[in-house]
Amino acid sequence: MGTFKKLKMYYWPYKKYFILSMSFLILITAITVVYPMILQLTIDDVVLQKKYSWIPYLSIGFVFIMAIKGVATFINQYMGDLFGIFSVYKLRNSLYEKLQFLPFKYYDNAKTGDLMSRLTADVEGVRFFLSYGFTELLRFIILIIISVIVMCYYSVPLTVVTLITLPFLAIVVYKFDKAVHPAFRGIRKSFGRLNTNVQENISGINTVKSLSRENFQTDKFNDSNGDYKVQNLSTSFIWAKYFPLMEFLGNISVVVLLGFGGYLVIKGSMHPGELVAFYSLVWYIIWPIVNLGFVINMFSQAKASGERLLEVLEADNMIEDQSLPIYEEKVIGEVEFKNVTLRYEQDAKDALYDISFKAMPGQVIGLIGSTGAGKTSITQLMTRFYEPSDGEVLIDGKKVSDYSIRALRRSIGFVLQESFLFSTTIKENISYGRPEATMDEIIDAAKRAQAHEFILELPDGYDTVLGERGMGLSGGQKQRIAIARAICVNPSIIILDDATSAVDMETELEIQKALTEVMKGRTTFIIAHRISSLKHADEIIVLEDGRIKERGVHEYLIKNNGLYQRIYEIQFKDYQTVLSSITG
Ligand code: DCP
Ligand code: MG
Repeated sequence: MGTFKKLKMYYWPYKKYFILSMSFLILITAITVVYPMILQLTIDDVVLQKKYSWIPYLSIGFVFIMAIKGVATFINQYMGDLFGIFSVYKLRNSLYEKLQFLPFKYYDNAKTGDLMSRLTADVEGVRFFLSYGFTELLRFIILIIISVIVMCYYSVPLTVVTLITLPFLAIVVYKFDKAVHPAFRGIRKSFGRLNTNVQENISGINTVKSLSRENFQTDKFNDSNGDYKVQNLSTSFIWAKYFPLMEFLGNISVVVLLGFGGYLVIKGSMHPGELVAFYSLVWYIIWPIVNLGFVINMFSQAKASGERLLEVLEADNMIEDQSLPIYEEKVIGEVEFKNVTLRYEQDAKDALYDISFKAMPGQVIGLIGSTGAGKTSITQLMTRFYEPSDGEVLIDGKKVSDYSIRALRRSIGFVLQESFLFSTTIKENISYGRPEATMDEIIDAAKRAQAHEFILELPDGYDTVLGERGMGLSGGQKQRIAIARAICVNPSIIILDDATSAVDMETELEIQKALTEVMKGRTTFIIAHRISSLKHADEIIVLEDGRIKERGVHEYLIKNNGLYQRIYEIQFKDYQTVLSSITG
């Protein structure tokens, strides 16, 4: 029950719906047991003793009770649903909010498909239990208790004899649950795999098609679909096997009831109507026992789901605002690293080691080095996407941890290799970082990002809605929208991480123009593989294996006999070769 105790803050505020639902449930269950009693009266008094004058009263009474039951059922179901829906609304919002504030470190180890299923299927699992699980459980218990009381009122010996076979039924039900529970888990797992398959296929459709692996994907899907089918078949077999057995055992009770009950009636110690009522009542006991497994199943699934949700809700935010003092103001743009070391995982090797440098406001710093050298890592420490394991990162002379996260991230803009665009209008994509931006500011940002012209050529201009993953735009166009988005926030520090590597040479020129515009008056960090992109930097830092190997301006580094010079020669020679092949 620990899981539900921990989740209490999400559902207990709505306890009034729960209590209402439960109170009416008791009423409904009591009325259910009245049916057989009316049947008994009709047979024993009306039919056998010929008291036909009772018929109108019995009929009116019956209709009246039915009407009450109808209203009670409505309130019970609706309130139960409200309880589940309201609770889960709160829960889902909290989860989503939590996801926004979880650090990158969390996402490094999380899988999209898994998180998605937590937010959908697991939340639904909890809702279903809150809405129906509790209710059903209580209904069964009340139904059994009231039925047994009424049965004992008619005849204690018959009650004992009839119920004697029920423990066997309970054993079979228990066995059935043991078999069906793992089968259900198998189905869920298999369905999860099927989902992941589809999700990855759709997200990676470019890769699938460009490597013409359509058949492979189809086969892979066939496999997981086949597995899902097998899982369903085996579950279905368990059902088919156990249900007749349970019904058989239930019917044995009925046979015993009719045999011994018939004897009592003939002997005259019981009325025929009472026997008929008994027949109905016994099913009110058998039916809950058979279904008890369901509810227990629902409970264990909801518990598992609840645990998965708590894992997210209780995950460590790790990087949070300090309580005091917090600098809220926008930064000017001086960046200093003092002996910074970064390790992503406790026992991993250093991704950065003893990094020190200083960038004055408005300066351009180039970062170059082979893949995995730590270029991106340096920039992610400025925004506190990660925390340094050692050393200090200072902006305007103050530790980054003394700024509010919000101020920090509004002061630092990113343009990445591939930028994510939301499936909404171009306008909203550009103003994403500053939703209050006016239309004029948006257009100005687009113009400076060299995006204004192509945007005007789109069907709805700035109101054009982009497809999923920015479908419908070229890589270069997407990149310019991303640049406009960065300009729109007007950050003091801008980070261009491989911003031109995903586009062709011609587009690169356009983007370079846009980037020059972005860099104006801002401290800029350019990460690039091509020396041409960063040779005008005020300082170039050459990284290797997380360490600074060389530093200085372009003119110095090309004569320094180091890594930079080698990169330069390779790229320059290539260029010469290309040039000579063109000119012949
Ligand atoms: N790393 C990690 N966990 C992360 C990010 C990186 O363990 N979430 C490791 C992988 C590399 C090292 O840190 O060994 C440096 O990674 P960077 O992303 O900083 O490397 P670069 O940006 O220099 O590489 P690239 O040019 O490929 O972008
Ligand atoms: Mg990188």
